[in-house]
Amino acid sequence: MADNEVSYTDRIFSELPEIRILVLGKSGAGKTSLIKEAFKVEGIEGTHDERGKSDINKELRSPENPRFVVHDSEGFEAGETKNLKIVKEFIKERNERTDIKDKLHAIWLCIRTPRTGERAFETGDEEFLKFVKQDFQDIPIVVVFTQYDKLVGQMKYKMAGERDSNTQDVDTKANTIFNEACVDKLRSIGSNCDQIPWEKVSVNPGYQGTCRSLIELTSKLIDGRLHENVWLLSAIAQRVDADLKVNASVRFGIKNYWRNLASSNHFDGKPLARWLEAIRKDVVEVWNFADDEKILCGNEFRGMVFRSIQDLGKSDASSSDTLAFTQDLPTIVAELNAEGSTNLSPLARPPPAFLDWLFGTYQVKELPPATLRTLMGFIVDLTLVLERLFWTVHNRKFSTVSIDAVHKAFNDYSASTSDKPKSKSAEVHEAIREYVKGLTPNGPDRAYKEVKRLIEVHRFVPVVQKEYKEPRFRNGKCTIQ
Ligand SMILES: Nc1nc2c(ncn2[C@@H]2O[C@H](COP(=O)(O)OP(=O)(O)OP(=O)(O)O)[C@@H](O)[C@H]2O)c(=O)[nH]1
Ligand SMILES: [Mg+2]
Repeated sequence: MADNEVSYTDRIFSELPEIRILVLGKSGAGKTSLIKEAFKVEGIEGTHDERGKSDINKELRSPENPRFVVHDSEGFEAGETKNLKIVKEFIKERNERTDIKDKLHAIWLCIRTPRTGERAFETGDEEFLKFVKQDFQDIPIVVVFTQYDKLVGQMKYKMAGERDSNTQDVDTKANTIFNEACVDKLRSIGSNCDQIPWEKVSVNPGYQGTCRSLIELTSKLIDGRLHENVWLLSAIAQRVDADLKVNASVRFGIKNYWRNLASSNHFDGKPLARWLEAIRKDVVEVWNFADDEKILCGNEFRGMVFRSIQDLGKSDASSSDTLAFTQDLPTIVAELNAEGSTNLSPLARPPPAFLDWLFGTYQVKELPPATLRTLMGFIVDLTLVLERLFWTVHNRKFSTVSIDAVHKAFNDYSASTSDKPKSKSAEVHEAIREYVKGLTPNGPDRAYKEVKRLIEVHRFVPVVQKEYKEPRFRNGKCTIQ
């Protein structure tokens, strides 16, 4: 296996570098705002300056997030048919493309949430939906009702004078009006349109969950319908849904690294450190942070992850309780620097014992417990640290990774406090030691299940909390205790 074949994401990106979405909607519907929020970018290159004028064929990208491309199209004004024809032609033409990267992977039809008395859909919208449902059932489409906060705001204003009305009443009332004006209307369009998925969104602070729901829904629609890599790209490109990132890392890791670990020649004859590097690169790609300074590719970050797992490489089980920070970070970073940031050949000069072991050639047939523990710990630690980093970085509107945020994420994961004497990483490592100790000869093949379980159990924001109204967020900021 050649060096450049190690990274799976590189291989996927060479065939499918980005997710391709068509975003339709009248001028002012909120298309650009929605794209910026979902992919966490500040600007989109090529967006038209003049309101309402857009060219559907133009590919819009942002250097801040290279994993998506958008086609922006004006929607359908009352009584007009010209744009409807253009959009239909465009969808047909894209669908005939043979290359997966050129096809449309999703369509968002943006409809501004009507205020009381307004109608949601134009005749053009209805015709368009019928057309897609009839002829292009495989293209995931979502009707996105934008600027939902404005309807809530209107209700708040109207109900301000009513005695005893509270936030919940306002939400309920807005929801009732929304259901009548939007959902019922959508269901009545006919010709299969009762099944069309929809989501109500707002990009305003306090409504972050709505954009996340849209992403989750879109990715669900993609999953199973289109090639698995399109689903992966949808998970990578978006920057609002941590669950999707975790699922993608786990699914991706299972597919490429964990399945048949014991029986395959996956890791045969390669230094373990090289595999850890490939895993690090792939997992970091899945999280797709805005990382202007390339911190997550740098030696300090690599050193931190290596340091985090070094206790697992020790054969002496009695050392499991002490998180082995025996080798300090500067030493590891210095060793990595000496080794060269891109070249992962064995170290030229005698390294400290742990790095020596990591860079020593690994024989898969034997799968020593220390190696399995290290592999498991590496992917769990990396995923859990990156999840913590996600909540710090992406909860802000547009933000890039900083070394302080990385330290914070690591610290939250691996430091113990007076009320939490055992850190998360200590708990995880202990579980890994227990797991590997109890292994039967075929055990390593199921190691991915334990990896998956550990990630789920030790998430910063567990999946079950998702439905809560962001309990850990105050004033729009995420707090890591
Ligand atoms: N309150 C509120 N305002 C929004 C929301 N989304 C967009 N807006 C505002 O609505 C206006 C139009 O938003 P854009 O994102 O530019 O709309 P667009 O669909 O891209 O419009 P065109 O580029 O002209 O086609 C801007 O002033 C936004 O700030 C939202 O969710 N809530
Ligand atoms: Mg726009």
